[in-house]
Amino acid sequence: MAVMTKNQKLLDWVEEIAAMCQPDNVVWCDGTREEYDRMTNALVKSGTFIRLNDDIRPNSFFCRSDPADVARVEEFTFVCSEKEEDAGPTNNWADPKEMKDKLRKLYDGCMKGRSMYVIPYSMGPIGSPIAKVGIELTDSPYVVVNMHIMARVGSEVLRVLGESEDFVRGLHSIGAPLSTPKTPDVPWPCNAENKYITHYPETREIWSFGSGYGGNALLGKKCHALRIASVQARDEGWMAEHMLILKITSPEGEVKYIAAAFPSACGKTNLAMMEPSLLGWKIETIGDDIAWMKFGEDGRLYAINPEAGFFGVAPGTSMASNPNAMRTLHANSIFTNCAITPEGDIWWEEMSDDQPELLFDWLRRPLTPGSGRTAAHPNARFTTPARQCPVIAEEWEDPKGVAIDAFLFGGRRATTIPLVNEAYNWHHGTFLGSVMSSEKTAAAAGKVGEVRRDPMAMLPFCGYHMGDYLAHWVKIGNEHDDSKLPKIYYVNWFRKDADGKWLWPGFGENSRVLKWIFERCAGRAEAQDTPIGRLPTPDSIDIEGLDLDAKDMKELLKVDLEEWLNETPDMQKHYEKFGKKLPDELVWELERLEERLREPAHKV
Ligand code: TSX
Ligand code: MN
Repeated sequence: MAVMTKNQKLLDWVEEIAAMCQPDNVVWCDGTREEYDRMTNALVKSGTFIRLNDDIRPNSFFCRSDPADVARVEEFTFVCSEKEEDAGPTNNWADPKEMKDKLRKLYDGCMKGRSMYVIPYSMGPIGSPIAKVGIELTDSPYVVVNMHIMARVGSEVLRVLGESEDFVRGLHSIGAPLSTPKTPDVPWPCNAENKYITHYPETREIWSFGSGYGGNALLGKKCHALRIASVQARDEGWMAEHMLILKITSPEGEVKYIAAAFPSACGKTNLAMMEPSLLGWKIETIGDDIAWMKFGEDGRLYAINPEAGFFGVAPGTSMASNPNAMRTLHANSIFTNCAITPEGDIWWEEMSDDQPELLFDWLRRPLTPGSGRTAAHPNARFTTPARQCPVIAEEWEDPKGVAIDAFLFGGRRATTIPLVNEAYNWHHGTFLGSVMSSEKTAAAAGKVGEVRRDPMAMLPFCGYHMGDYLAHWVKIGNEHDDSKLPKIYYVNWFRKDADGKWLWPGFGENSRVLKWIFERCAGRAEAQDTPIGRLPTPDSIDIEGLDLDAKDMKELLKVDLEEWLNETPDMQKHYEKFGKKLPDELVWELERLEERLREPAHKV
């Protein structure tokens, strides 16, 4: 494709990177269907992709990564701010100059025998005042076709960028040069020994080396839309959050928008596309992972989904857990590290009740039921266009965004945390988000059942000091009218009884909790003050038609002061990590919580 820009800063940068990486040629991506088809065909020819059966899964592809390149690599992810203090204690830091000197040695000639693709992309609807432009340079055609689905890619982005310098510069290489273009390649080239995912917040740059997988390589997502954007958001007074966005409509046609942050393994994508069990209520999707939010003239917070697709965890996704995700990925999708059937369809754990008689697993081995091995890697992914989601909201690409009525925080907790809890105000809600906790599941590293705290689910994704991040939340509360800010809720779908049985049915039944939140926002539902926040009165949550006895409901909404007092030392310890940068307001919130727990009659 011919060069389609006169942006000299961009042209100079592309030339500079090409001189360092020495690709055989430079390809400017135009984002067209023709380009997508050409590149997916080439990926099939080279053995990276297998075309799935067109009668079952039209225009879709199956792909297996190198077993040494299957997930984000947090230990090799760096925030290279000028000052170490700005990265904070929860990010790896390296001096930007030293890191770039080290990486230049790795990038030197790293694209030999390959093409370097220039991907102009927009995070957010092109031209939206909340959207931002990025340019990713990559030697991975897998990245190009995934970016086609996950972002708005192509010539239109260059046109909107014009001669502006305001774009994020992303450099990505799989770090696997070929001595000649004829050298045989492997299906998933990468550099397992040298992986670096590095961010330069002051200069809005990303340098990623060695990995071709997900968030390491599709730079628009975690690297740009969260780590770099969180810094811009702090500087400019807006918010870049790890949140789904959903639209909820009552039987009367009243609409509210909710944004929600959960750590991994809580079913964030499932909630974003949920089929409500409550008759007459409608839930539609705006986004499943990231929200960019700016204040409007009216003082309200407007959110866009910066992405154009879903890059979802495949195992566990089924017609039972997330029918709308299953309907979204019926075609035009890419499947990475799941299993393939002899008929040329994909499969993963829990997709169907019975495992197919014969599969070829993510490690390329034949697999039959009962072998004791899993078919898909636990971090297997689908890449699928958001516009194919049958419940995508009509306004999901509205450039002005949607006005958020409520924020949800949540985690996976078997005890202590009630089904739903409303914060007293913005600062109290910020406190609840800052101590967000979840128990480890078998899928993640660490002891199963161990409680981990991950403020706003941003710990791995904040591009600056987490203490400063929490101070940004507090500052928003100081500068904006509480009545116009989203109301804040803390939810827990995962409480268990003494026998280890789930107390709450979850999934579509969560619409009952969302209905209570909706009615609270509308000023209608009842709540009662407790030391931890405002909880539903015993019969203010609609449980009609649900097989749930009063005893279980009581247990779900129980606030055990003793249990909570046992938690506060861990919250204290968690806060100590952030040092002096932790805002006083949150220290006071924790102190006041302890006071209220010790003396429940204490005034809020
Ligand atoms: O996604 C989940 N959600 C949110 C859905 C909108 N999951 C799956 C978590 C792993 C990604 C849930 N799991 C939820 C939930 O609300 N709740 C649970 C726990 C649970 C699991 C099974 C049952 C009930 C609760 N019931 C039966 O198996 C019959
Ligand atoms: Mn995420």
